[in-house]
Amino acid sequence: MPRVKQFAFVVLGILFLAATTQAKFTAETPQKSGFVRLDRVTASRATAIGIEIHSGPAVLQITALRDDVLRVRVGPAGQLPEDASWAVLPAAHTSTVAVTAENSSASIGFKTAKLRVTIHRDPLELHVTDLDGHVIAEQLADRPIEYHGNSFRVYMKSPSDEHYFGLGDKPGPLDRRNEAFTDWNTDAFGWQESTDPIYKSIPWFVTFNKGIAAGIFLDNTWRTSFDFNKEYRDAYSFGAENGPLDYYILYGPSPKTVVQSWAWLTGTTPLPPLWAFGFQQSRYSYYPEAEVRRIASRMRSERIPADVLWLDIDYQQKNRPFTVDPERFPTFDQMIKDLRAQHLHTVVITDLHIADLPNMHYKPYDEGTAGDHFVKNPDGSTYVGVVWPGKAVFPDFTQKQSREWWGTLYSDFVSKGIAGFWNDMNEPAIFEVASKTMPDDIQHRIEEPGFATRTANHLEIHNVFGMENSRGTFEGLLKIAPDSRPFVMTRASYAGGHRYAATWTGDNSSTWNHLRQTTPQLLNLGLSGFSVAGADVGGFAGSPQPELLTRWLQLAAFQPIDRDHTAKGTNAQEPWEDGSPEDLNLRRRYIEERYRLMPYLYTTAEEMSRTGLPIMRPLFLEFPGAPSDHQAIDPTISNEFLLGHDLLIAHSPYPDEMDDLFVSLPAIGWYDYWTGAHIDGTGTRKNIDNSISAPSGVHLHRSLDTLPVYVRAGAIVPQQPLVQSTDEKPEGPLTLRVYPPDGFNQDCSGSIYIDDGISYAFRKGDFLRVNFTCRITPQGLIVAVTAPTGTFTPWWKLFSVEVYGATKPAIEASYSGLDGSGVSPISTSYDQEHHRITALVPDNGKGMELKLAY
Ligand code: NBV
Repeated sequence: MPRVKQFAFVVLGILFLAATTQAKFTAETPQKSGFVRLDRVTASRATAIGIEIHSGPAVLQITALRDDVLRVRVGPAGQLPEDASWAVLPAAHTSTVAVTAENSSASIGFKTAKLRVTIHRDPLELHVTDLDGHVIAEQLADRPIEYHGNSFRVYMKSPSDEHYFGLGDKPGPLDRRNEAFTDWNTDAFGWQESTDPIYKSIPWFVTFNKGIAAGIFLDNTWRTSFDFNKEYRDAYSFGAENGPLDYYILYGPSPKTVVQSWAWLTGTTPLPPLWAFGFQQSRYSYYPEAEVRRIASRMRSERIPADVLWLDIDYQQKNRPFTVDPERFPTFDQMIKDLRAQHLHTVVITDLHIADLPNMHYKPYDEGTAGDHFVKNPDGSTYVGVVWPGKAVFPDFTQKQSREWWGTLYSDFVSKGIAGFWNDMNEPAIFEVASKTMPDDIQHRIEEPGFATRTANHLEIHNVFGMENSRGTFEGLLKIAPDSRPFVMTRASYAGGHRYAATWTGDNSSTWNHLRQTTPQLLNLGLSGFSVAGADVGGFAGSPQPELLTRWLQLAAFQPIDRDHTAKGTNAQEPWEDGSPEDLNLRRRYIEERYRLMPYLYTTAEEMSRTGLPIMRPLFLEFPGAPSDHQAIDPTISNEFLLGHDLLIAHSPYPDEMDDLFVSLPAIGWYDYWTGAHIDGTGTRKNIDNSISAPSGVHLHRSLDTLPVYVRAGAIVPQQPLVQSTDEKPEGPLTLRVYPPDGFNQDCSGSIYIDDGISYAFRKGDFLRVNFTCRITPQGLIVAVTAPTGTFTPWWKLFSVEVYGATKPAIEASYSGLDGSGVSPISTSYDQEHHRITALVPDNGKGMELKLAY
């Protein structure tokens, strides 16, 4: 079909669909549908962008948003659900591609440039495959979609070698197989490995099977549930007790593509301020003011690099949000300034429960009441629930003007110099009621593009309430200071909530098991969009043994957010507390290592903000083990992860034991991060049945002082001299740690991204990006640095190029500027212990090439 004609066809199709969808849409909340079973096709109609199918009274629409992204919607009584979403970006929502209809006597369907959709007529069964025939999603025979009243469930076949990931912060192993989950945001103090639900609802999971990945997103904010091989050994299912059956299928085939498509659908995380990646110290709560000042000074005198202190609820007057207790904090404003002078940013908690204080000159209450901003009971009165301040009222965050009003509450704190804000308790948590949250029939008002302007009961809004709270905070901060990157930390959220806030895993415990739990939890959060995430370091409930705190600080140094936090009534948990001098040294050493790695961490964060690739990555994301490259790695490994593209952190699955450890390494070459020694990737492991399974790995004798960290052969990792905070300009050269490629990997590259760390000037080009490459030559190695892009001035004038895996000193070294400034010989040094050759090379800002013969 000629291009123009095809285009016209698509446009007509969209208009037709839009018209029919709109005409059909009447009810705000889904219609009561009794029992409806979509068991056979009774009518169908191909459209330019998909297909519309009828099964008795029900309608099922499948559209292609992209060649690799499908949307499936069902209306049990013939009307499609409201075409709206809190999660999906408008551009993705309206995206379409033309499809080619494919029909036979037994089936109907269509194909895109990447996927084939086939619907068996009788029984009605949806099959989605890629064009090679690999099954992406296939409805389970004999379990057609059924509605019982408003609830529905979709069953899909599950091959025995398929694995499932995502679903946000849910505890448990990395792989969701053999587990069932509910999404219902819950204040889950004291949660354990098997607790479900906890704080967040992200009804999105990644499927992975034979190296091929896809993702499914059930866009429904009501109570939803997911079952992976529990009800049926060979099936998974998802459903909801009410609300729309509106789901998306995102095809890879690579897991990275799936995660990037998730970002296309629901957005990326905006680049946080640089200081958010520094070490952060918190507790519930630091008070009075003298205690905050003591912690700040001690941090500096102990020379623990740090960027942030957190103030929990006790800084407020009687737990009233947006107040400060003048008795506990007599010179609060000065304290914020003084902390800033010590290069510490302050983050304060601002819970959403506004104290119910009529006629008390409490601004949030008075303004909120005057503006009609609080959620209501069914009879129209304001809903009052008990939380920290006692009786409290709750902003109606799904209403635009209420969110905007909420955002204005931050201006005083921003003007005092408070750097970041913490939205806790936003499930929302309510005390003194069995449900721990608002009653089901509380009325929320919705005012959001795509949605009918209407009221909705709490059952529909509950799971999205926390996300809209953090959205109000984020957007409010942007309005107050448009050129300052907001830092918001939220506890509850929904799919897409990563656009507004970072998160943490809530009230964990000071146990070894919880330390171990941080890795799978943060990995699944990253796969769900929440890449800027951390777990309370040292554990929230209880007090860690000294060794546990040491181990936790070691591991968290390599996780995206590194915040030490603990509950009221627990022992002090700052790095200098409760341990031997050796513990303190180790804790400091790992935090220092994080600061040395800051250029790498921040470069990874910037990549995340552009692409959606998580900062912390499960091994299968980088090594999907496509049969073609024989790098299969067990995708269910829960204890190892990659920080960015190049660093592999092999935390022990038994962190409390000192037994030898076998670390699985994807079968390429690696280097030991600490010693620089090259590790051959050729070793293979024999299974019991004598089959060989990559990956290889290393046997380790463990000791308290090393967390096993490896670097991918072919990586160039940028590092900076040690600083005490991200405010401090590093002094000295930019180190390029070069890990030459080996027989398994010919690529060799790395990059650095820097900017001012706080503003949006980078959007106008005020950043600096430099790419590095290396290649092996018969004589040795050539390391090349490209000319930078961007206008930001680097802090370094020299590169310290460190080449690892070297078994002898360099014979000869020279460098040349890429601007043709001639070849100059250069001296090198050799460090046998670290298998390293070092050359100091001037950076003239125009790129250079370093030649080493060794
Ligand atoms: O604000 C106090 C705590 C906070 O420290 C913690 O991080 C949150 O998850 N908050 C919960 C309220 C109650 C804790 C028992």
